[in-house]
Amino acid sequence: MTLPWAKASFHRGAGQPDDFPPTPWPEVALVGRSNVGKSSLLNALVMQNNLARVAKTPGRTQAINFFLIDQRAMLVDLPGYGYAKAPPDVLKNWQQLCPAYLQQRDQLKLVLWLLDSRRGLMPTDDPVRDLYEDAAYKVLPVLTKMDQMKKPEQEGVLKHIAHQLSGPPFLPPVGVSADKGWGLKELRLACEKIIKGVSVSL
Ligand SMILES: Nc1nc2c(ncn2[C@@H]2O[C@H](COP(=O)(O)OP(=O)(O)OP(=O)(O)O)[C@@H](O)[C@H]2O)c(=O)[nH]1
Ligand SMILES: [Mg+2]
Repeated sequence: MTLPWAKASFHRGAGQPDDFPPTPWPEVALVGRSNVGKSSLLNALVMQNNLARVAKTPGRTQAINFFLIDQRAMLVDLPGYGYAKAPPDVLKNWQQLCPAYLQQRDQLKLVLWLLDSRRGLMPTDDPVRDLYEDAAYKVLPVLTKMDQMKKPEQEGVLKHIAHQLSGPPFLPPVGVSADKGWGLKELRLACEKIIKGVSVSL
């Protein structure tokens, strides 16, 4: 199945689990620390500059935003975690909203777990990794902002993450740059492979 990625449009935002839409399409979610580049990557994947809001200041995306691709699949932009200066109500919001999504959403087939290529896994990623335990979906580690790495370091960083995140539910990592367009084709293909032929029973 080839998805017409450019046909993505905003479907709805959910500030609480009751707002998750009861839709029949398989979902690919973008999960990662605040400022790691989730919204930028979503925009790059769908070839639209301003579909998901890219923030200058971290912690701006507070709701879970659902984007529908041609009535076939949903891309889901989650709020970032791990921003040290986030006010307590923002942290509470993440803790109420995101575990509910990652642990109860039957439509979820693939998580793109974004990690900054310059930083790799950080302690704030640990509780999120725990949420993937027993997941029925796959988790694809995505190293972001690869344009900020020197060429010779890029491969080493990918190898290191592949070693740290191996075995189910993890897939082999992909390196991307939303700014340069690197890795997008590979990522789209990986998404299409997972959601191909998936039907969601509600
Ligand atoms: N150099 C570089 N910068 C990037 C890239 N992708 C995103 N950025 C920058 O990183 C910052 C954060 O990007 P966002 O896409 O808003 O990150 P986010 O993960 O959605 O952030 P929150 O919604 O706050 O969690 C912005 O200043 C982007 O311009 C990239 O591929 N390369
Ligand atoms: Mg965002």
